[in-house]
Amino acid sequence: MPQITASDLKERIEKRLIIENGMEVANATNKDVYYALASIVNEEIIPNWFNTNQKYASKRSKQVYYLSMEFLIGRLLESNLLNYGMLHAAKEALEELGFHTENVFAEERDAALGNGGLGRLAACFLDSLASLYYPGHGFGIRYRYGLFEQRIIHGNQVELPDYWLKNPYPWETRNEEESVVIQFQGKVHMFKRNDGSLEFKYENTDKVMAVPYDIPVVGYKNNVVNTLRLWSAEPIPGTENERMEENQAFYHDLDHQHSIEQISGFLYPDDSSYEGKELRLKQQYFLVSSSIQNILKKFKKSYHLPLSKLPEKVVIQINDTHPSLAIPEMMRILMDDERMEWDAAWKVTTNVFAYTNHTTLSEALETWPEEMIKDLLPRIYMIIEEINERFCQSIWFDHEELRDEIPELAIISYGRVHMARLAIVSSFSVNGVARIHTEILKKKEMKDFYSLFPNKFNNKTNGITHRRWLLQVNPKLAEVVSDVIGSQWIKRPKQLISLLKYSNDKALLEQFDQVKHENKKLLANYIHQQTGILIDDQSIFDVQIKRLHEYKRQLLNIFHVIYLYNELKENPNQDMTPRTFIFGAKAAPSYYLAKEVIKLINTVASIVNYDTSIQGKLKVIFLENYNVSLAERIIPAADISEQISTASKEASGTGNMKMMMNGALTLGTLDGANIEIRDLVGDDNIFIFGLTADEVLEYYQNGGYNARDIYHTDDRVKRILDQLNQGAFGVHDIEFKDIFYNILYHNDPYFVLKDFEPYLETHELVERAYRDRLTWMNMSVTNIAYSGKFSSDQTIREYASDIWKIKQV
Ligand code: 26W
Repeated sequence: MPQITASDLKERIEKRLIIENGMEVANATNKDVYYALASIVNEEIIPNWFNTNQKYASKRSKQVYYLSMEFLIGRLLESNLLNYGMLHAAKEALEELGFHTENVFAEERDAALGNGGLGRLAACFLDSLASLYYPGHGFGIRYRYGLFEQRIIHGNQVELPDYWLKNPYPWETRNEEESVVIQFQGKVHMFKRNDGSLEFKYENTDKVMAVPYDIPVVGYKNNVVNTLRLWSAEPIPGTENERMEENQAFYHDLDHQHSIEQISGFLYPDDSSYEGKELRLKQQYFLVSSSIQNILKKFKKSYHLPLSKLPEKVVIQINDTHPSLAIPEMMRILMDDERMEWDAAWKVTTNVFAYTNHTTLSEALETWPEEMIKDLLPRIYMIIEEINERFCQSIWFDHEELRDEIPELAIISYGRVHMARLAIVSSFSVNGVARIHTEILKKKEMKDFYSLFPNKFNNKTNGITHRRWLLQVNPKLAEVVSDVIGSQWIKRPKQLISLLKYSNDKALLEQFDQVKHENKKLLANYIHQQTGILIDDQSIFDVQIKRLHEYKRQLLNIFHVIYLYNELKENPNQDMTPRTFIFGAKAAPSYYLAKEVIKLINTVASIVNYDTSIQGKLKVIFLENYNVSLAERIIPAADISEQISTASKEASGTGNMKMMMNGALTLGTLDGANIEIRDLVGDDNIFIFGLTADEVLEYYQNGGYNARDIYHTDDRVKRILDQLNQGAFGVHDIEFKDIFYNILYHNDPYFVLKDFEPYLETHELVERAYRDRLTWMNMSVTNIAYSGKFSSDQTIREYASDIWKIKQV
């Protein structure tokens, strides 16, 4: 990796501006400089990209392909500079040219091609694969519109389209020559060939071209550049024009062209709730058919091995069930195009696919109407039917004890196709994303499948890339850490553990405290600039940032805020460390209750923030349009990380890891990866409260919880709920009645009231602990020290050795 100095870069930027824009630096805008710098980075990266591909080909190494409907990558300029080892030089060059680095980076639109945890995980995994020298690539969709932009208008969420490609995206390369054709609908005809084998011919299909756009994935200072390949849907060239000349059906063709482009038109904004829309099914098949065709073409071209050897050179990880049609698609190509027998094709397929489950919420499990698949993908439907038939037979004959369960196990059942069942039956590995989540899959949600295939099930606790989530977003903290323990932790994040030796060093703790305070000041400035609200940078920054969902219980958080406000109104002089509650959350556009909670948070904020009688002890900030870039601002400044899901519901969580790594203390339930955080840092360095997963599951199974009892016995709870019911926070007095009804008439399905008291008590512990700065900073540093365990490098090493069996190149 060549050393590039700031003065080199400065010169190159100046030269670029002249050649490309015909302008001098003095006249350049932030955007001009952004594009100039991005193209310089590309110039550096592209030879490495080429070399990496050459190397993989010449070594004939086994490759992993990560198939995902979502890649939530955010911005790339800063992370590419960082990974390429040019960030310092670039910052210096920009400042010398008279630009603010931050403003130049901000010219890049977030690539928001994902909803939340699942999509961001995919992005972190790509970073780790490249940084650890693994031959691993992503396949996804190049949505023309990413996740909607959120505006808050009169407290309500309003969604605007995210046309992120309005300006040219400098990181993508269109590779038209590698396009493939995807076929939908039509009729399937079966013929017998002379040798007795079956041939399938399609008639009247709708054909779509999938064009790949490649994005380089830059490894950390290692010359590796892997590929994220995103497919875009286009009409097949020529066909539209020919038809237009033939029949003059101009409008029909425009319409048809539009419907084709819609396939990669937008990202579905649902997170954890399944909606059976045909367009979504089309997107899924579009992704998997193009990716599988591409993988097989490349295998044939570069390995010169029979397809029976595919599992030795290729492994495909499917990110939740969304890409699970890849399984029948692989079977289709192996049998129909490559003329393999069923058994041989099945052997190959089941040794290539591995499936990750990200949720046990029943409303998130994908099942498609049989008729929809039959109509849209007739040949795929036949193959799923056959997989199902053979699977059911195997239970009937080999597992008599499960005969009665067949309707609950069958892939096709009561008119629906169950994608998780298809994925489990057809993969060699099924993994959960945190220890407790995998245990729940094995013992409850997928119990019978576990008894059928015990060896397939395994855990891979999630992780986050410490390069973006510490080194990049919190350079001051990274610097202090490196000053104390040296910089080996950057390559070996587990070495952060050496910080423990210093966790009682007073001078050092003060340094960490100072870094946190500087980060808080930066965030306070940003908040002031965005909202006009002044917050106290000495207050406790209590942060909950994640998608809005009932199970994540933002409602519990805001109930606590209302409680504090009520207390302060009664006793304004009460001695209390000032607190700032910071929220960021998007709700799925059709999720009514989630939107009501957003409205409630904003309404409470508008009352609390302007009430001078409480002497500025309480502020509530809802930052609109929460996304990766906003997370990067908030996380370094967090004191408290709210991870308060109803136990058993949050598969893992990854924001918990990001905030821990930045020195925030977790206030959370025993759910997802919070449990693993607690096991590492110990009870003294985390604030745990509330029902356990076992208790929650027990209530669901046997009843015994009555929300009304709490309403009638706990005055604090009654007061808050009555305030909601009586319109204390609403412009109209019916405002928020639905939240009230949901809790009292649907018996508080997420145990908000049940966990309310322990939550308050734990908050009191937090407030007291915060007063003792040194003890607090000792806890904070302890959290940072253990956070290396949650680097996605660790996670990827485990996937590579246990599931993928791939080697570093
Ligand atoms: C079909 C609708 C739909 C869309 C997205 C259903 C389910 C999803 C995802 C599985 C939701 C998701 O992002 N799950 C999150 O995955 C993270 C990464 O593993 C975990 O850390 C979170 O706990 C989990 O909620």
